[in-house]
Amino acid sequence: MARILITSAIPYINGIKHLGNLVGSQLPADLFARFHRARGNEVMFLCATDEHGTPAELAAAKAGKPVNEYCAEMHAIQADIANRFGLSFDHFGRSSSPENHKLTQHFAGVLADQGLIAEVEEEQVYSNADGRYLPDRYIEGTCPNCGYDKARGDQCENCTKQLDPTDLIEPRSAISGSTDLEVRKTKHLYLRQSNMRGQLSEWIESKGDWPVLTTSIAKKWLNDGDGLQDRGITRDLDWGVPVKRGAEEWPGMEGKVFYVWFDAPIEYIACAQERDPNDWERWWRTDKGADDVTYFQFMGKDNVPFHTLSFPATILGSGEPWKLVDYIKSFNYLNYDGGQFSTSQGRGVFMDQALEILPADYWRWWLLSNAPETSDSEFTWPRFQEGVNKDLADVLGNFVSRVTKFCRSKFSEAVPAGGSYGAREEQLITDLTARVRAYETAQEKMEVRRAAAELRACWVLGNEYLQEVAPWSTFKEDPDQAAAQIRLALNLIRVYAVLSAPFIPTAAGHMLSGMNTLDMSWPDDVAQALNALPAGHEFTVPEVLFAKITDDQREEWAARFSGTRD
Ligand code: B3M
Ligand code: ZN
Repeated sequence: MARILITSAIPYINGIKHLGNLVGSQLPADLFARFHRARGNEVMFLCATDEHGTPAELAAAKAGKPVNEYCAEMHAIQADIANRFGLSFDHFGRSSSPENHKLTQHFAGVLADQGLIAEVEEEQVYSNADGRYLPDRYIEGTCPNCGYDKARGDQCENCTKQLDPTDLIEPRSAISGSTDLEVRKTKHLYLRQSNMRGQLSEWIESKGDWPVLTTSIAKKWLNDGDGLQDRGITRDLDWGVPVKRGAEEWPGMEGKVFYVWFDAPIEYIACAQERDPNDWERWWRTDKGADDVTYFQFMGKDNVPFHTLSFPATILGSGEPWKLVDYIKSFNYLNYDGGQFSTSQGRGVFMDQALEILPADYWRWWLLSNAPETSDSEFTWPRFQEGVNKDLADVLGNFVSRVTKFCRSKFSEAVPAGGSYGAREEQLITDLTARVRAYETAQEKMEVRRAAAELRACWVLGNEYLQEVAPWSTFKEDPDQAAAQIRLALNLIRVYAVLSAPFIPTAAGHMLSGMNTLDMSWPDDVAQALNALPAGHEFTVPEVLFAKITDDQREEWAARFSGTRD
């Protein structure tokens, strides 16, 4: 049994996430977690809300609420929606937790002890119109690297370059739009990650099996020189983790907080502490049992620099035996109908809205089978309709319904006895075995679209078999032979449920309860698995698994989601 630690990038607290966010980290991470649990491995799957920094402050101000109240409410909302989407986190934590405060201050303290923190007299942007310093996202301007004119003070979302607010060309206040800005001097802490270039580069070079998307972004910023420049890790904000050196005050740092990107990844560890203060070290401390853990991170491409450079700098720089990530799976962007999904502009379909119109499995299947892995991909309503109707309704749903209804009408609601498996059944077993092995490989390698394609191919094999042996015809001449064919097909339904559960857990549950079985054993041996439900085993015909999306629905939804939210 392997031990698998999985984290999804932790979503910002500032509102409900859209489907592009979902498919870029949480959903594929959930697929992977469910697959490994199904294989009998021990899994720890962690996620949380990212509650500090300017996004949280701005959103709370917009909602007219104190920021701590806003975060508590929004955490509960995000947790509920995640649950309804079937995201099977072992814990969904909060980066504002006391555990994360303490651990973040601890890391700052040990990094300082290691000589990796510098106190720097810094120039920072002050807005006269707003009467305050403007860190990070409070400032917008033109990216010095690519010229994108809506770059934020922390990062350009167009070219992924990490920025400091003073790097921006023609900066303006994101609060008031004012360009009446001046630069003032204030003291901040810097993480001297440039000292760690050798160590980080050696580590990244050793990861030959990482996706190209991950290593290309990491190497770009590592070798470009300034990607690894020392980073300010404190900010002049009220909301955040107060700057301390371990448990001690940090002279000169009163009233400042840590930068959100410093404390957010530390929450991966704190999250396990929040879950169980007595059972986290064996996941996170290599001196306390985590040396046999394999750790996988899932994230969108814009988060890669922070996970390949900044967070490893924190972990490695501490000199303490923390578990370091083994594999980083990153994603491109999902676009929406000719443009981008956008939280700030309310463009696209958001997780709560998606569940208002269809059950989670429809979305899970389409999003995962179209995951933006090797390039950006695009959600359009016709594509969504086609994917759902063809794969889920025509192929999988139809198979389950035909087989169970035919059995009920010609035999009974029990697996029929009689006949035996012959050459055509052997052929199916051989073909299905090959497909199941390919599916396992794709899942293990986190090749999401390929895993979906292999799963669909497994479903197709069942349909082809049914079409060819045509038990409804066989039945007329040889009812025993038809019984064997249907016995196999009913067993296929159980196998499909087990294989499909990581993608479509609710429908898989319906298939299993229809088959009246709790046997979720993985088809390691397909021939054996196709005999799991013996003759005489009772079942019930399940409700329609997937309703087709009609043209009217498609048009109605396309119109409803063509504008912006609210
Ligand atoms: N909250 C950005 C995002 O949601 C950020 C990820 C943090 S991962 C430690 O894309
Ligand atoms: Zn840029």
